[in-house]
This record gives sequence, C-alpha cells and structure tokens, in this order.
Amino acid sequence: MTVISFQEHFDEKIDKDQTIEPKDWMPEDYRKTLIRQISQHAHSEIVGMLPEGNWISRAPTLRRKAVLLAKVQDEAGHGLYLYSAAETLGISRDEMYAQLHSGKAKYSSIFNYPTITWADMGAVGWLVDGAAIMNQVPLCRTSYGPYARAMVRVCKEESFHQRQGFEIMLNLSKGTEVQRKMAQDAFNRWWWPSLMMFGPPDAESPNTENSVRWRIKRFTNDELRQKFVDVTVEQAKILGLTVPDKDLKWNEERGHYDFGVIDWAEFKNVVKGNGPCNRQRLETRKKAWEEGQWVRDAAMAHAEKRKARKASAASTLAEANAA
Ligand code: FAQ
Repeated sequence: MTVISFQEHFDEKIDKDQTIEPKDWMPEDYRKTLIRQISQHAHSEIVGMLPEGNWISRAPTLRRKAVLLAKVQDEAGHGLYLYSAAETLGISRDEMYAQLHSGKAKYSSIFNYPTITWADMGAVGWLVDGAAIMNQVPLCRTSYGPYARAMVRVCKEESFHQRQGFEIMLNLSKGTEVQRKMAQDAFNRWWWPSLMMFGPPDAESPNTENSVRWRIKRFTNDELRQKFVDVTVEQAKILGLTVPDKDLKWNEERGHYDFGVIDWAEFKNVVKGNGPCNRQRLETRKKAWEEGQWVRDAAMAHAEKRKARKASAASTLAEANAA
C-alpha cells in the first residue's frame, strides 16, 4: 500500500477536480484564502442591499417596488448562504460581522457609489449583477464544496436580477428623451466602477496565483473583466446607449474589445475607505446591527424555551416508561 501525505491527498483531489469538504485536511493558506474571499463576498451581498434599498420606497410603480423588494431580499439570502459556507472553515459569524463593522474587512468597492436616480436601479441590475454573474458562474465549480454549492443558487437568482436591470434600462432608453438621458447618465457613472469590481489587474493581484492553482478562482481578474466587456458592449448596442469609453474598439486580431485605461487610483482610494459612500454604508450597517439586538435576543430566548420544554417532555416520558 502506498502511503501519501495529507498534502499529496489534497493536491490529488484538486488535480482531479474533486471538491474539498469541511472535514477534509487542507493547507492553512487555502483555508485562510477561502475565509477571506467568502467573508468579503458575504459582506458585499449584505452591504450591497443598501444602494438599492434606498429606492424601495421610491420605485415608480407597484410592480417595480415588489420586484426591487424581492431582489434586495435575495441579496440578504446570498449573504446568509455565504456566511454559512465561511463558518464551515472555522470562523464564527459574530467574528465576521465584527470584522465588517470595525472596518477591518473589505467588501466590494462598487457598493460605495451613490444611487442617484431610478435609472441607477437599472444600471446596478444590468452592470453590477451582470459583473457579479460573470465572476460567480465559474465559482459554481470552485474547489471548496460549500462555497460552490452556495454559488449555484446565488447565480440563478443573480441572472433574474440582471434581467430586471436590463429591462429597466430598455424601458428608459426607449422612453422619452429625458428618460433616455437618465439611462445614459447612469451608464456613464456605473460603467468604470463595474469594471473595477473584478479586482486589480493580474500583474498587481497578490492572491490570483495561489487561488488559480487551488482552483478557487477558475479565471483571473483580467480574463473575467474582458469577458464582461465583450458581452456588455453588445448589450449596450441593443439599448442604443453609448459606452463611456473613447478608446473602446473591436480588435479583430484578438477577437475581443480593446478598452481604455481604468483609473486604478480611484479603485484604491475607494477600497481604502474614501469612496463617496464608504462612511455612510458602514454607519448604516452598524446601526442596523445595533437596532437588531432585540430580535437576536428574542430569537435566543425562544430557542432556549423550546429546548427546555423538549427536555422536560423527554424526562416526563422517560419517567412514564420507567413506571
Ligand atoms: N472591491 O489579489 P486580488 C455582488 C481586494 S457580489 C474591494 O485580486 P482576489 C452581488 C481583494 O480582496 C460582489 N476590494 O484578490 C450583488 C484583495 O484584498 P485582501 C462581490 C477588492 O480575492 C449585486 C486585494 O484587493 N463579489 O455584486 C476588490 O484574488 C447587486 C487584491 O486583489 C465577490 O466577492 C473590489 N472590487 O480577487 C449584491 C466574488 N477587488 O483581501 C447586491 C468573489 C479586489 O488581500 C446588489 N470574490 N479587492 O486584503 C472574488 O472573486 C475575488 O475575491 C475578487 C478579488 C475577484 C473580487
């Protein structure tokens, strides 16, 4: 019989595209990378509820209000699946929340931009959910089982979100001149931050090499960004909107669109906490957490009471059986 080390067994599973499960041995760096990525992803879903939540009470029709409410609720669900997946790696939910609320943990840069008009709901659904899907579909095959399985459901829901955003943009762009201008303005403001969502360029991405080797990431940041540009530019043509990039050009040789230089100084500044809404987002999250304390207390008290009731019923039954 050949004896192989834990490391070799892990490497073999990765090479064979088998999932790593919570009770499997894994290298410490793999575990840490997953906790980092999954918790940041969870925080992004939760903070990501805020820019759209801002429009629930102002949606233009009852149908739009119901759809937006459902979408924001879905994002909360995504956060919860992701926190659960991260918990299987040995970090508690309280710890993750504490990291978010103290400003230590990152969440996606995109949610630090304001949602100024109704067209922003269209642009967020179309571009932000569109970028999220591009990034997350490959994560359905990520090497860590609980993360991959969570992503399957998340992606199904995100694709509805993307379509509802596109539909808002379609209606506005085919509407009055004022509505068309509103759609173009939202597109102008959300285009570049959406490209930043994919993370820094590969040459400046410290985590990509290991994550690709461990098959956590199936594509690099630049590869996904390029796919997103190629798909979205065609969608913009259907909408009759202009991509706000004077350097955008189809490159016959590469079979891809070339696009302009991303303002990475802006990205770094937003990630550092200095974006237009960073402070507001964090304060809103902390307030919601503090004001929700009574709900958590009530749920715990209810759970304790049920446990005590069950224990007393079991002991009564045991006594009856013994008699
Ligand atoms: N914002 O070495 P890399 C959504 C950080 S969900 C802020 O390339 P990695 C749904 C990165 O963490 C959107 N920070 O890192 C929705 C790292 O910092 P660290 C979220 C960023 O992990 C829609 C450093 O820069 N999606 O939208 C960003 O290999 C609508 C160096 O970067 C996910 O989280 C950024 N954009 O690749 C909800 C998907 N980019 O930790 C509501 C899963 C990078 O070393 C409404 N995550 N950083 O201090 C991933 O795929 C990866 O984590 C990447 C970054 C691709 C985001």
